[in-house]
Amino acid sequence: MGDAAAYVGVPYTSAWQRRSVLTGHTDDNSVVAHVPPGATDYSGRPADTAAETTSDVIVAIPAYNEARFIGSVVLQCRRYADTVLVIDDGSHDRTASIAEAAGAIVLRHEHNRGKGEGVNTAFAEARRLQGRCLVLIDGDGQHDPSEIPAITAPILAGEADMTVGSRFLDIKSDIPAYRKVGQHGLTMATNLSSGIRLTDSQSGFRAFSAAAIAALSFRGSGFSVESEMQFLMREHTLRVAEVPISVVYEEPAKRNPVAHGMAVLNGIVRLISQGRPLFFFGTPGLVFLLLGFLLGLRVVAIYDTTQILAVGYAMIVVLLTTTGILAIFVGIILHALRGLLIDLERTWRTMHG
Ligand SMILES: Nc1nc2c(ncn2[C@@H]2O[C@H](COP(=O)(O)OP(=O)(O)O)[C@@H](O)[C@H]2O)c(=O)[nH]1
Ligand SMILES: [Mg+2]
Repeated sequence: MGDAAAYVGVPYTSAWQRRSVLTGHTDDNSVVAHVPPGATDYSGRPADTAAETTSDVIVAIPAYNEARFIGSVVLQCRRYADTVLVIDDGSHDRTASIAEAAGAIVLRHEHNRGKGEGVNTAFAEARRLQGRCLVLIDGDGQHDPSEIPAITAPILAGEADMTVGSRFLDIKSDIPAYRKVGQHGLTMATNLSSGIRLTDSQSGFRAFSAAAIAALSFRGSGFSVESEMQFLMREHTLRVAEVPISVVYEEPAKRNPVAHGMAVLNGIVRLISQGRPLFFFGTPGLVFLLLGFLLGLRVVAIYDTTQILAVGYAMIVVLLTTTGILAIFVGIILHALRGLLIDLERTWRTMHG
């Protein structure tokens, strides 16, 4: 993985600024964040001579009731990619017809299935079209499609498998304070639990390499598919880079941000218990065991000086050590089971394409 650290982004051009942070796994499984000095312009063109489409790049826009914005988002995206997909997730407005009129290929879910399923449909279509790079961008106009070349550059240069457009790097956008608190909270939780460190875990503006397109599918239901991506990158040992993006917050939030945040946290907890069971059960298990051991020492010391067994303490020692050992075993068993399931899935995939 050392060679991946060679990735260099463009610090500044007149029209925009670009910096990339490469995160990925080193051999010892720690995560590197690398911000090299110097500059290479991957796109090979200045920002505002747009209008250079790439047939390798597929742009996919998950959309649910975005009739107000989808037309202009599609039109802008078409300047940077030949294929623009809109995944209309059972919208009740004219999202699909407007997207089609603007020149997008519209894939429609009969009923609303959630963003995760929308992204799954985008990945399935990208696999079918054998795209070299898949861009995800929100359909509500919060992202700037002119930043697509920046976000695809590390992918097309073969230096990352997922780029994340971060709202919290060099470009400072006007984000409402309470949203920022929530976003940073979710990022902290996702970073800690996934083992991959990003500055923005919830960004919907991303790009993926062919390897990622082939490897990823999302369980998704009801929580942040963005957090899930971060877990999957580690699971599949794919490389992640961050690219600064701008973001616009002009509309009031469509969902209740608190309820949404809670749903994401809930999903993260589920992901840890399923994705990293040894960590999830083993760590508290070890803590319990250690506490039991320390308290046990105290019981021995009391007995030493008074010749009396501190029965209350002793019972707590038994409780702590039993719970600790149990938790560690549960972690080990689930870890082994998970390995087995991953092997099975791989075998199944190679057999069924
Ligand atoms: N497929 C699908 N897309 C959705 C759904 N809800 C939101 N989206 C899309 O996901 C993107 C981000 O959603 P948004 O509500 O703006 O999230 P926020 O910007 O993080 O508050 C937009 O393009 C939405 O149209 C959904 O239920 N299904
Ligand atoms: Mg939005």
